[in-house]
Order: sequence, then C-alpha cells, then structure tokens
Amino acid sequence: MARKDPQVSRRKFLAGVAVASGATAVPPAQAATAASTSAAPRRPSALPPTMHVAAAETGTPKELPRIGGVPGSDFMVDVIKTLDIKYLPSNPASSFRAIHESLINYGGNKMPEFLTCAHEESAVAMAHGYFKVAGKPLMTLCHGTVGLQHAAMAVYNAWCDRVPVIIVGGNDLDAAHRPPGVPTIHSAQDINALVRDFTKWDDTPVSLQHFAQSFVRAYKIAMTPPYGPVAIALDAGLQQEPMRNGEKLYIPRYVPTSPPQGDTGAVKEAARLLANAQNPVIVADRAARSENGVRLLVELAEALQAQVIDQGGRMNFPNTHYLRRPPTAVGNADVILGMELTDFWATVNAYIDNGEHGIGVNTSRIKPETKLISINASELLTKANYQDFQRFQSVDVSMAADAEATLPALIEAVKAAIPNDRRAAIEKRGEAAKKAFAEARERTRQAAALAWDASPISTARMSMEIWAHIKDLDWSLVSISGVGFNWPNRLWPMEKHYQWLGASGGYGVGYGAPASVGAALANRDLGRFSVNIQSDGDLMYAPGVLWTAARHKIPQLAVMFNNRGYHQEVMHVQRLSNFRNRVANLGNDMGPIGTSIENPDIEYHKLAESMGWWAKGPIKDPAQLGPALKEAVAVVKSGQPALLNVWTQPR
Ligand SMILES: Cc1ncc(C[n+]2csc(CCOP(=O)(O)OP(=O)(O)O)c2C)c(N)n1
Ligand SMILES: [Mg+2]
Repeated sequence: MARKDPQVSRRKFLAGVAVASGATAVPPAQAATAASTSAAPRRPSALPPTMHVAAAETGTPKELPRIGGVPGSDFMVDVIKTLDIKYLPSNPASSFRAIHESLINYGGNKMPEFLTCAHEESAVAMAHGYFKVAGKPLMTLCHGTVGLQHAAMAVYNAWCDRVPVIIVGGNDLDAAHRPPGVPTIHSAQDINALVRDFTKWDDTPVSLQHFAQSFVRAYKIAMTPPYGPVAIALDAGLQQEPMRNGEKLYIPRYVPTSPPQGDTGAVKEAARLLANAQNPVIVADRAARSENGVRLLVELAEALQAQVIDQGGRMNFPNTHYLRRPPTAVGNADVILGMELTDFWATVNAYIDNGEHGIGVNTSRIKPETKLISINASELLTKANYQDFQRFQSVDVSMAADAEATLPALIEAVKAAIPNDRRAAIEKRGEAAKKAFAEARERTRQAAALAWDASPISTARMSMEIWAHIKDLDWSLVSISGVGFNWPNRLWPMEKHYQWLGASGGYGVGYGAPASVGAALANRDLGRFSVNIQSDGDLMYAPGVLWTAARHKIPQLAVMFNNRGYHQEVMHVQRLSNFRNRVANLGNDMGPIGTSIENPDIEYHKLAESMGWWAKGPIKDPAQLGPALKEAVAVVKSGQPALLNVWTQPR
C-alpha cells in the first residue's frame, strides 16, 4: 500500500535549503502571511543546514587518522581502577570523550560502571546519597564549564553535608589546538574556579603522571574526615594523546588517612566536666557515620545517663532509646557536649524571625553558666566565602577533631572521671529520663492521630500507612524532601545507621530525588528496601533522575508528599504579609502568587510511568493508600521503582 504521508527525499530536502535561505529575506510580517497561504513553498521546520553540513552529509567521509600507542586515557582508567569506585553517574560530553571511550572499551564499563544521568546536578546528588549508605565515594565526569555549572548546587550540598564526591571535569586547555566553536566556548582557563569555594581540593594535571598523583591525592583528601567534594580538571589533549614511547608511569598506592582525634588534655577536661555535671546533655548532628558510631554514642550516653538530642544530620542515636530528648532539653543543661554540629550558635540560642521592626530577635536557650564542649572536624575545613560555618559561638572546650573517632577515648575518660559518690545520682537521672521519654511518646502518638481521616491525607497518617507496609523489611529511609515532614523520625523506630541519612546539608532543593536514587543504588547492592518520601517541588527541579533509576534497575518506593506547592515559601510570604498588615495576594491559586504548583496539577504518576516506573495516583482518600502501598511494595520487591502520587495536607 502506498504511503499517504508526505515524503521528503534527500535531493528535494537539500534543494529546499536554497528556498528557505532565500525566504529569510522576506520581512517577518509578510513571511507569516505567505506561510499561511497554500501557495507558499513548504519550509523546513528544522534549522537549515549550512553548506558545510550538506557537504559533510553527501561526501564520502575521509578515513580518520588512527592513534598509535596506548591512549593516555587508558592509563587514567588504570589509575581509577585502583580505587574501588563502583559507579560513575554522569551526563556525557565531548570534553571527556576520550576517557569516556576508555572507561567503556578499555575498562569494560566495570569499576566504575557508567550510569546515564539526565542532569549533572542529579549525578552529583546521586553520588552524595550513595555515600551516606555505602560509606564509599563515587566519581562523576562533567562537561567542564556548562556541566559543572549545572552540578554546582549539588556540589555545595555535598560540601555542607561533609560528603566526598570526586568530580572530574573535561576541559580543552590548548587554545591553539582545540576545535573552534562549541568546544572552545565550553573551555575555560580554570574550570575548577566554579566550585573552588566549596570543594576541599582541586587540581589541573598537565601530565599523565601528574594525573595519577592528583587523582589518588584527591581521593585521599575527599576521604579524610571531614569529608568533602574534590575536583580534577581533565585536559582533553592529555586524555586523547597517546602515552609517550618508553614513558614509565607509576600509580601511587592509596593508604587511608586516620581521622583526627581530640587532643588528650581536651578529652580529659571534657570528661571531667561531663562526669561532674548535674545535668549533662549531648547534642549530635553528624556524629555517627556507621553502626559503630551509633553504638559508641549510646555507650557514652548510658555511662553518663545523659540526655541526647539528635539534630538529624545523620542517624546518631536510636529514637527508641529512653535518653533521646527534644531540642528544648538544652534549657536545663549545665554541660552541653556538641558533636559535629552544623550550628552550635542556634543550638544554644533562639532567633525569632520578624521580631520588632521586622528584624530578627536573638534570645538564649540556655542558662548563663552552662559549659559548652565541642568536637567538630568541620573546624578544619573553614573557607571564607560561603557562610556554612554559621554564627560564631564561644565554647569552653573546643576540639577540632572527628567525633566518631574521638568517642572511644572520651568514653574511657568519662568512665574514669565519674566520682564514686555521683554514681547513685547518675542512676536516678536515668530513671527520670525513662519517665519523660514514655510521656513524650504518648504525646507524639496523640498529635499524630489528629485529622486522621482528612482528605487530602495528613502527613502523619501517610507515614503510618507506609510504616505498616515496610516494618517487617530491612528498610532504609533514603530521603524525605519537602520541609517539616518529620513524622517518620518521630513515629518509626530508627535504630540502624542506614535507616535515616540526614538531609542535603546545603538545603539546595532538588537534592531529594537524585540523592534517593543514589542511596537506593547502594541499598540495592546490600539487599535492602529503600523508601523515599518525595516532595513535589523537589522532584520538579530535575525529574529526569526517575529515568536513570528505571534504566539502571534501581528500585525504591517513592511516596509523594504532594502538597501542591512550595509550602515553605507559602508560609514565608504569608508571614511577611501579616507583618506588613496586608493579605497575601493569591491570584487564582491556593497559595500566595508564585508559591503553588497547581492549575494545571502535575500528574506525577504519569511522569514516573513515562520513564519506566510503576506508578499510581492521584491518591486523595486515606482509605485508598493502604491497598496502593501493598501493590507498590510488591513491585519494588520485584526490582522496579514504584511511585505513588499522594495528595497531602501542606505539612
Ligand atoms: C535551589 C533552591 N531554590 C529555592 C529554594 C527555596 N526553597 C526552600 S524550601 C522550598 C520549597 C520546596 O518545595 P517542596 O519540595 O515541595 O517542599 P514544601 O515546602 O512544599 O514542603 C523552596 C523553593 C531552595 N532552598 N533551594
Ligand atoms: Mg511541596
């Protein structure tokens, strides 16, 4: 049967080029009229090819010159392979085409395996999430200028969250030899400058031996606590050229650096203060990075019967333990031990937004005589420009050291320092904590039951519906995006270090979805079940990571916290309107203009389905959530990612 749709032959198409380029001389208004009449010649909709392209398409390609000898980028792969890097999430680009080719053809696409990403920010955030489960860094390759520009926010999150990521950016340095046009636009003198303020170290190797040294050094620096991202700029020429004849190259051996421990005198002084305190309180943010870290913190807390506030940068202390207390517990403390706190100032001070005259007001949360102790490796990492070091807080005993590595010595010193006549009082402190803990749990349960049957679904109800379906599995909560959704931390028993991974660090939104995929990848290899509570705003920054998850068979249960808006910002605009005695302008939406994600409502289940996920929604009735979860869990167990688009209350 003859085809009816219009056929465009190559000859006619190329002839059309002349028509199209002639037509550009017509003024726009006339051209529009001409285009609407049937007499006008049909114009190609794509950009007209240049003569150069036409010649390249029709001519016989010349045989490309072959490179002799071993490609430099093959040696680079040999170096990378010594470091046990399992995956390489990346978006492809010409500036690293040579090492890309070596990785897949010479390296066999194993250790590392290339994972195709739709955005450089997703690639870095995947590495970020992966590390927090696996404890091992990933590397990414990115296009020196534009790719690194995309990656930058995710690098900042990793920096603030003290997570190592090895970023290798392609760049064509030699202005006399690099291809003109796009490759030159995409080159820079110094691509690392883009991320230098929030990476631990960077370099631009100029020889293969230099690359070997710098790559191993970069890995070592990234993996020395405090961890952090590092960047290596990889010249395209260095990747593409063959190794020089007879060149003798070696690969330096990687030996991990031991983490910095607190000075013996400072540890003793801290132990003396803690052992003699009436009411010592431990505050932990990124203190535990392993199961052992959690165990050590429990041991210290129990030795002192000290209350523990977990700020949640990591899973530091089981929320089932009777010594776990809310942030307000600092109020009664006479000694506070802060462990890897992002913000010691805000731990002991309160800031009231929009106080008098629209200026924030500071108040103290603690008694004036309370002694403060800090163990924080981040003090070894401070840079000037970005303000992640927070307000300055005076501290009585300050250790620029790694908390987990310092815990064994501190526990020993505390046990030795507890005077015999204080043991009974310490014991009694524990009894009081048990009572307070039981009462707090009951209050949490009551609060969670509020609006149980509401539609859209309450966030507490959603948490408990999910819990009912994962509680018997070896689960890991890989991410909660959105602001203020903390019911799982309050309601699900969390005892293992991988059950809670902390947030983004830099609060750059768009972290949740890709970090959840990276963490789920690490969990997949360990046979664990990943669950992700995914907010709407966060997913829409770079939803292409859903495709990466499906393409590379990375299962997770994603339950949408779809509150149809940037709710955090709803509240900010409302607060300012209230303060100025005005009504927030809603336009035709539910939230202040610029803050809602409605009208049209995004069909996240269809978005996910289009990228290879099993998905269902929108689910607005709480009674429908349980059955949908049952189906979704079965899908995830079979190895496919599944998403439920759940309409929730704003918070
Ligand atoms: C990259 C980036 N852009 C903007 C913000 C400001 N911001 C903070 S929270 C938020 C809302 C995020 O929406 P969603 O993920 O749906 O969470 P919700 O506030 O609705 O709980 C925004 C836009 C940010 N932190 N990071
Ligand atoms: Mg939202």
